Amino acid sequence: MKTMMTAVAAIALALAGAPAHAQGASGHSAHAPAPAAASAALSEGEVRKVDKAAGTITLKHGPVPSIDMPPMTMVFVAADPAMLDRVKAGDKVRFAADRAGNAYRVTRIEPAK
Ligand SMILES: [Cu+2]
Repeated sequence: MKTMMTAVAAIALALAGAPAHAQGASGHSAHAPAPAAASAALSEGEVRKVDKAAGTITLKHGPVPSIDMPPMTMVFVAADPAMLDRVKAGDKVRFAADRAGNAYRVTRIEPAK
C-alpha cells in the first residue's frame, strides 16, 4: 500500500508539473513564429461602407490579432486606394490590417469564399 501511495504521489507530481511545462513550451513556440503568421493571416470582415473620396473603408470585422483588436465596426484607411474598387458594401471579405500612427490601415483585402 505504501508503494502504491508513493507511485500515486509521483504520478500526481508528474501531472502537476506537466501542464506548466507544456504551457511554457507552447507559449514560447507560439510566440516565435508570430510576426510571420501575423502578416500572412487574414481576418474576417464585412464591408459596411466604401468611401473612395476619403480613401477609407468601414468594416464590421472579427478579431484582428495583428493589431490586437476585438470584433467591432470601424473605419480603416486603404493602404492602396485601388483596393476600394474591388469591394462594395455588403461584401464578405478577408483582410489584413496594420497600424500607421493613429490610423488603422487595410493592407490587403479579398472576397471571402
Ligand atoms: Cu476594429
